[in-house]
Amino acid sequence: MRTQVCIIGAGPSGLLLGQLLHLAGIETIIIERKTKDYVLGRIRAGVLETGMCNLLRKVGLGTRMDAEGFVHDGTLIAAADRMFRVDFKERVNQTVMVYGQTEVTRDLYTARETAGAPIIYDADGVTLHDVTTDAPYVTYIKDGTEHRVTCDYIAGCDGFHGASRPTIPSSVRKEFEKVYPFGWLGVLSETPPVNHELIYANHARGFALCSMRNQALSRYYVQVPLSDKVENWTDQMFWDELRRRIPQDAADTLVTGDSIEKSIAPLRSFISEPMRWGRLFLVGDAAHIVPPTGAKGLNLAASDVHYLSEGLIALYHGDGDEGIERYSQKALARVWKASRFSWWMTSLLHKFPDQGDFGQRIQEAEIDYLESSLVAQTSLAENYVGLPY
Ligand code: RFL
Ligand code: PHB
Repeated sequence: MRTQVCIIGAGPSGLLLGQLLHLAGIETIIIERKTKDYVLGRIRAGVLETGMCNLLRKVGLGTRMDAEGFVHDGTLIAAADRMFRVDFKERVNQTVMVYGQTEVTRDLYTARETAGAPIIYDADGVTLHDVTTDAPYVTYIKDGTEHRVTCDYIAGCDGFHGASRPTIPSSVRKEFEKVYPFGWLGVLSETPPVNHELIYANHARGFALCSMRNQALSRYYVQVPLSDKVENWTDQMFWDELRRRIPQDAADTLVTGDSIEKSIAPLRSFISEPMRWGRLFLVGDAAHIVPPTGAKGLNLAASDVHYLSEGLIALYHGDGDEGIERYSQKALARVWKASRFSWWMTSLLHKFPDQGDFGQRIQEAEIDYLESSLVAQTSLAENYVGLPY
């Protein structure tokens, strides 16, 4: 098989890139290790920046998102016995959209199927070859047979555990990593959200977050030690712990129910440089991971896709290779800023085992400052709604 751009991974990065390229008349084949149902079964991001919403509208996928998503003008920060609001609209005249990654991905699958563009599922042993030559190719095994896709360029959209990043020799790659000493235990439940806006809570027992997917589907998280096992957390234990960590009014009105998904995610910051090697481009989680505090992961994947699609479209339309030459540099500049923000929000809101009395007081002072300073709130708002592409 031959195509112009071979995309590894049918997560949100790969699907969005495929759609932008398709609309520009560029052929793609997407190769995915899992099935569509498996990808749709992963409960992940919930908050979209304006830039990502605009990209979805650009590929014709704004209708359902604009009808079913919730526009949020601000968020609540709770600490000890108080709670305050950061008003995005007032501070930076922008908003975010609450529309789940599952729905974004579902819409992208529908668009690709409507376009009749290929996705190969259940592909094992995906291997990238000759990526520093002008004739790269990808091999994979399906139903016991090896297949080959030759192409002009490869987009590595295969997430943190994919095959693309390790293709870049370790002598070329520089990796930066910070592993946090806790995880997030997340629960999805068919209950009305406790509040119409998100509540980020700093509590002596650890961080908690109240989020949502729609009016009948809530998403909650509590910080847990990395040693905790999800099977030891009953639903009742989860609700009791969440109630302890959120403000009294919210705890009193929280509606609980059976969890329909429960999992523990470790928190890490990770960036691999460069994001381009020869004709291979890394996109999204394949190149970087942020802790979920601040909701940046999926949104960073979208800004990578924006830069890469612009570069490839310019190239195929005869407008030069500057865009792809500068891809890594442009994408990384935004990645580092979003990583800084996610690290800062994580540091502000979690209990660190080694934080000590000094760290505790500094955290309290920082929250106090945020509550009392519109300048500090403006900085949070500017980053939360997303820095410009
Ligand atoms: P994905 O979604 O991991 O998709 C990669 C795809 O590649 C496939 N794959 C392979 N295919 C072929 N060959 C191989 N060798 C392969 N290896 C892997 C995989 O099966 C998969 O289908 O990466 P992508 O597309 O870059 O998207 C990134 C986002 O999924 C991720 O950044 C976000 O989910 C992060 N995230 C959040 N981001 C936000 O912007 N806002 C949020 O509110 C938010 N909340 C979250 C999150 C992530 C979380 N977890 C569990 C990590 C909350 C959580 C709890
Ligand atoms: C979510 O709804 O899953 C979510 C929202 C905000 C975050 C992280 C996760 O910062």
